[in-house]
Amino acid sequence: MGVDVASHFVTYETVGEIAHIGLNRPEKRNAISDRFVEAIADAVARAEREAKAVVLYGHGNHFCAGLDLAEHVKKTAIEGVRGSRRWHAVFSGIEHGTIPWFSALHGAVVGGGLELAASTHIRVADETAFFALPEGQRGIFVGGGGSVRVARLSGVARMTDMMLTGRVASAAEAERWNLVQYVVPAGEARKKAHDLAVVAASNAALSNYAVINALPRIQDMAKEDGLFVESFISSFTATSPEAEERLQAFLDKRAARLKAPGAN
Ligand code: 1HE
Repeated sequence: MGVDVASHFVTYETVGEIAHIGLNRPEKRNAISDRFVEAIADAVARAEREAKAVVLYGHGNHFCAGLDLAEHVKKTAIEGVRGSRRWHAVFSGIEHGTIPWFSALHGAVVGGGLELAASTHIRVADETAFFALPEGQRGIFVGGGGSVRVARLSGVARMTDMMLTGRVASAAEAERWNLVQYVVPAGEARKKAHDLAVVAASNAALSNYAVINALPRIQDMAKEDGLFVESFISSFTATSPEAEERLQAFLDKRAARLKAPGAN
């Protein structure tokens, strides 16, 4: 465990090569205010400088209750737009940075909390996690990138259902809907996310960068454009010195072999 640094809103710890970033406003269920967004932005910038992967989790009984509604209620329309665009910029810094992010989810993952989780690359939920988009009930709309990222994960029909009916999804449902990739017993999401982050951190950094930046962009391209771009990224990564060494290690039988699940 490295040096612990706690801001009012975010904790930052270094565990080996992995940064553990904790949302730290449990008395308000980690609801995200303007200052909280800036604390997340600082943590994103620090992790980019120092870490090979990130685990994002929430202190207290919930991951995140979304937008700070008490702060939002006093805003003008243009202030609301500026706030939303700031969330977009900070969350894009997570999604399109250079290192993979793993979110560890428990309790409420709602509204802007789900939008934040959707900007990470892998979501691990424990069995206590529940997912909702109650914006319709609050008279507002998603503003933290949810209409793009959540809709891409679950499909528009699921997201429309969540927003129109206020449907609350369990962790098991969220896995079926592709909102999360792993479901683990209560209290184990952070450890599982850390273990996955350690594995990803051992990949070539250039491959990780290509995975997190190229895959979502290629999804948005026409098929032929995607195949064209893929060839260049493939060739660029394969001719890097690190790839050369890793390929040679496999051929020299110095690299671990893949094993079927459950095999010793
Ligand atoms: C908050 C917020 C918040 C809690 N903004 N203060 N998000 C929501 O609509 C979710 C609203 N929150 C809830 O439904 C519940 O609080 C929870 C299910 C998350 C947790 O319930 P519980 O019983 O553990 O806590 P609580 O008693 O409801 O809340 C504890 C305190 O946190 C209380 O304040 P207190 O001063 O009375 O102690 C709550 O008011 C406060 N709190 N959630 C402000 N969200 C970029 S666009 C994104 C749009 C959205 O995110 S919309 C969804 C907003």
